[in-house]
Amino acid sequence: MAISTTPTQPLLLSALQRQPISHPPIWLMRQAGRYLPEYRALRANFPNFIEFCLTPDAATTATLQPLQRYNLDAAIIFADILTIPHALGHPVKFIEHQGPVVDLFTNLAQIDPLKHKIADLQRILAPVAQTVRQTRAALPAHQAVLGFSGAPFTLLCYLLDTKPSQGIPNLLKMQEESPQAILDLTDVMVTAITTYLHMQLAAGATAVQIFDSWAGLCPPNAWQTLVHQPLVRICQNIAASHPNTPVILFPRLASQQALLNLANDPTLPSTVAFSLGTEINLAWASQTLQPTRAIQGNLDPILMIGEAAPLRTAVTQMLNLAGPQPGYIVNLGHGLTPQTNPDRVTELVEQVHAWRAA
Ligand code: 1CP
Repeated sequence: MAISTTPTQPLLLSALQRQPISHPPIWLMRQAGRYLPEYRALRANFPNFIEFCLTPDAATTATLQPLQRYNLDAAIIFADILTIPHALGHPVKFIEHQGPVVDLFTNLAQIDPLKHKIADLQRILAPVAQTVRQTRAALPAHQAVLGFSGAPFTLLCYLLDTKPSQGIPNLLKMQEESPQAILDLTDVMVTAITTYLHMQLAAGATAVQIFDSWAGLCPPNAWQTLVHQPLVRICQNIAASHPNTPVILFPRLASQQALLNLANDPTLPSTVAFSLGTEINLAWASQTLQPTRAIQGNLDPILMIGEAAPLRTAVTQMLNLAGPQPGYIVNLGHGLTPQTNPDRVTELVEQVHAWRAA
């Protein structure tokens, strides 16, 4: 297969544009984080996690740490999806052994003030754009810099319910009792996310990923209005100002049919790619989605904890399935866990870079 004609363009960008390339690029969700001792040392300086995310020098260091160890094809900016609720006036506290907790949205009177917080968001999250600039300046042109945001539905999960992993009773109750309020909140999120992603792209991000980590919790009868349409609107907003910039959507735990409907929606810009959770069958995705959309994923992060051999076998299988066709990016089906063995990451990156289509 031909090598990309523009050698300085990041390999990740070529893959997202579904150009033929010699081997798929690789980056890993949560490639920065607690499995790295150098991350834990840096983190120890910041009792306040959000302050860490909003300190450009520290956030740039955390962003670059995995790239200093591994030959990854992209850096993902060190920040968090919860920076948006924080910037809109719902501060995030980090509770030891529990993780981040958002100051919850509890009554409808809190909607109107949110609509007037976009200028605050631009000011409070300006350090994230600075991290993008510093990261771009620190890396060679062949490595991509990814910006990111949470998706509207996932951000509402965190704004209304403390631990979405334990269920979203408050969101579901409000959706029953005041569906218009949920739509209004979703609109605020679409505007906030568009603004935030534009800031990151203006600062030099190669592409952006939108994490809809809890999309699978959306009731089927609300899927169109709370997940599908808001994601399409954000992608259209980005395509209007950055027509050639890829956007990667990660609607985790969405049904296969819902994913297919979104990928086949003619109003979704052609620059949109899909990151696949571990629940998706890669053979299906490669046959069904990859002919028209780049796909990314979906190695089980559990394999990064165990022995080398099962990882190697699973990666060979993934590469042989999706690697021969343009538009494939190696990644996990969810983030690296703190228990990850850093040696497994070394082996994974080497294996991907050594692979060639038969
Ligand atoms: O040091 C620590 O203890 C903090 C651990 C940590 C890290 C390293 C958190 C807390 N966030 C992050 C960084 C982060 N989060 C990044 C950038 C770095 C990278 O990927 O290398 C990104 C892209 C995220 C995205 C994120 N944050 C998501 C979406 C991805 C996913 O995992 O589904 C979500 C859901 C969050 C919220 C969040 N932040 C942190 C935790 C523990 C959680 C989950 C909270 C919960 O549901 O209880």
